This record gives sequence, C-alpha cells and structure tokens, in this order.
Amino acid sequence: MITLHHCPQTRSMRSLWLLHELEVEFQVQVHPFDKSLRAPEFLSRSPAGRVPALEIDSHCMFETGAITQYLCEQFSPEGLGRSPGSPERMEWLVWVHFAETVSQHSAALTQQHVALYDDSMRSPTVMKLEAARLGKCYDAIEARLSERDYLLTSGFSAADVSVGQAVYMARYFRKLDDHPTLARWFERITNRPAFQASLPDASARLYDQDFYPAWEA
Ligand SMILES: N[C@@H](CCC(=O)N[C@@H](CS)C(=O)NCC(=O)O)C(=O)O
Repeated sequence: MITLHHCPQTRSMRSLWLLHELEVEFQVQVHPFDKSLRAPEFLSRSPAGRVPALEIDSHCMFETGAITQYLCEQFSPEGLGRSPGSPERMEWLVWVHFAETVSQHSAALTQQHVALYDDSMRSPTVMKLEAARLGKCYDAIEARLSERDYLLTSGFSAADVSVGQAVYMARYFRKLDDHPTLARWFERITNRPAFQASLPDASARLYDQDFYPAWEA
C-alpha cells in the first residue's frame, strides 16, 4: 500500500493531487504542521522533518519533485509523465521542478505571515521582496502559457499539477489579477476532480485568510 504523509495546504498536497490523478490505491496519514514533524519517528521517514513523505515499494521517499518523477515513471510514464526519450522530456522536467522555484517564496511568506508568532519577528522587507519574486514566477508561467493551453504543448501533465499546486499556495500572497492567462489556466486545472479531492476540510486549513498582504515598511 502507498502511504502519503501529508499536511493540508503544504507541498504534500501536490503529491496528493497527483495520486488522485493517477487513480492508484493509496492512504493518507495527516500530520499537524508543527514540531511533531521533528519527532524521531517522522524523521526516520523524512530526515529534515518535511512533508511530503511517501511510503512506497518498501521505502519511504521524500522531496516532492522526486516523488512526482517516481510516481509518473511507475504509473503513467507517457500520460502524466514524459519518459526519457520523449520529445517533451526536458520541458516536463523543467516545469515539474519549476514548482519549487515558486514554492520557496510561498514557504518564506508562510513563515512571515503564519508561522512566526510575534509581530516583532516579521519583516515588511522580506514580505515585499518575496511577493515581488512570486510576481516574476507568474511572469514566466504567463509567458509559457501564451502559446499553449497547458505547460506542455501536448496537453495536461504532472507539470501542471506541480506548478498548479505551487500557484495554489502562492495565491495567498500574490493575486493572479495581473496575469490573465495564468488565471484562466489555474481555473481550468483546479476544476479537475482530482484537485478538488485534494482540498482540505475547512477545519484543517493552514491559511485562515484568503489573502495575506505584505506590510508597508
Ligand atoms: N524541497 C522539499 C521541501 C519540503 C518542505 O519544506 N515542506 C514544508 C511544507 S510546504 C515542510 O514540511 N515544512 C515543515 C518545516 O519546515 O518544519 C520538497 O519539495 O519536498
């Protein structure tokens, strides 16, 4: 049995969405987004105490991009994935891993707005800078989608799942208003039943606001 170790509204939602798209049998172990991720039992699964972690084939793997590659190789090499030798292999890898370029900024902003417990710890400079850097990521996605409906010319793939989930998190800190093509693509891919199935219950949300504006310095 495949087991996904998951915290709602974090990068592990990317693996959850992908597992639903793949229509494989799996179970989910939900963890609170707190210090319990540093407990020895969890560290034995993910050595830096991060989600996602995925138990599969008698191993426990971590790193979202690696999990995406492995799951696609196993279950959908030419559907959601693109195998070595496929003409779109390089672009598929680029966009699957571009999700991390987006998510690093959302992670920094989540720390600023949600994780830090005292206002004196927050930095308006970091908030503004990280939100601006998300805008640059949106520019790159907007440009890519200007000539195609999905990140790959041939259609929907795990690249859309990866970047789409990264944009799902990023929207809490940078709206899509200035990026109409990106906004239309986001609406299209998040209407998919597999995305809807990966959304958290209201009680399990990490973000309790719809949007977190950067503070003015
Ligand atoms: N590059 C890693 C990053 C994993 C990561 O940092 N995940 C965050 C959630 S989005 C986490 O587990 N944070 C918990 C912590 O930092 O304590 C991946 O893509 O899997």
